Amino acid sequence: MSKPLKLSLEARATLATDLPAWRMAEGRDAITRRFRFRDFNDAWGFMARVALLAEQQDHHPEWSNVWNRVEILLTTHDAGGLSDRDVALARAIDALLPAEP
Ligand code: HBI
Repeated sequence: MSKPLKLSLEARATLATDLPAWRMAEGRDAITRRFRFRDFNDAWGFMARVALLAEQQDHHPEWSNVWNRVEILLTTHDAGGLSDRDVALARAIDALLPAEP
């Protein structure tokens, strides 16, 4: 697999609309999103599904979990910052969640 390139300026300009639930991380070329679930069981089930996505895409999150909360940060270590791999994984993660009512 070729070395990933940093996200283009054009692609960055559409991030806010493409991934409205994500925001730029403080002090890093990365995107981050916080999730809150009913309980730990639901949070863990979500993390298990994200882990499968990460393996399928060979692209892995930096993440933390405290009881029913999960925080995910996506950046591409091989590119030294945001790449299209982060956008793809963020989209796939968002698709795991129930549609907004
Ligand atoms: N995950 N976030 C992230 N960034 C990477 O550069 C990366 C990864 N998972 C696997 C991976 N790279 C492999 O392709 C090797 O480059 C380590």
